[in-house]
Amino acid sequence: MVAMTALQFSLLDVDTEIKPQSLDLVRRSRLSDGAWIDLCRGWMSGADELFDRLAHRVSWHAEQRQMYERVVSVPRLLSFYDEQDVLPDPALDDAKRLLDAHYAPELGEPFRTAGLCLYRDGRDSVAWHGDTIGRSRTEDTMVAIISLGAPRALLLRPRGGGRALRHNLGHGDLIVMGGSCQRTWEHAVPKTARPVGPRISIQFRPRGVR
Ligand SMILES: O=C(O)CCC(=O)C(=O)O
Repeated sequence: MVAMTALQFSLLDVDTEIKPQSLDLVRRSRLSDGAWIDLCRGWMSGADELFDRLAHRVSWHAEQRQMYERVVSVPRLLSFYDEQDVLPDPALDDAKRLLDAHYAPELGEPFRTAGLCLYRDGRDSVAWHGDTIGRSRTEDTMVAIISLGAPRALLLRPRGGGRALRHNLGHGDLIVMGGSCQRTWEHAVPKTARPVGPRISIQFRPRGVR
């Protein structure tokens, strides 16, 4: 359990049932080279309660990674649910079911794994990268991300160079990166000097995509 006080993000959200909404209102933006993103603002209702449950139920852990000759701390806490693992809240099963129903005809397969990140404050971040470990190095795929808690910027830029796009992901928002996005674009959640509260990101990925 993470030592963190429960935060109230939205006064309107206090008694709302935790439930992903319909994906009928999802909006697609086409990027270059066959990449696209879908956005659905406020997709997860009851986001306050879901944030609180995940913050306290998930066994968050810190990781270290080798960077050239140094071992560095990963600047966020993590937890990974492989395809046979029980997800930490039934709302995530509901979310996966809806995502599968909406995207499987286009994706050709279901989402299988859930990676969770906890950004404790503005010092936590993820550097520029594409999810290119596995099949996504060579094939089109999708990564669906639900954002809970403090709004943070998700930046996207073409690998070949070009202007970065900025999406401020808010409490309960859904973004899906699809097509060639993991191969031809990179994404990042940069550090911020602004005083921001914690954020949880839930990423659903198909089998063999990391
Ligand atoms: O925090 C996010 O929404 C993005 C996370 C991410 O890019 C990753 O874990 O690979």
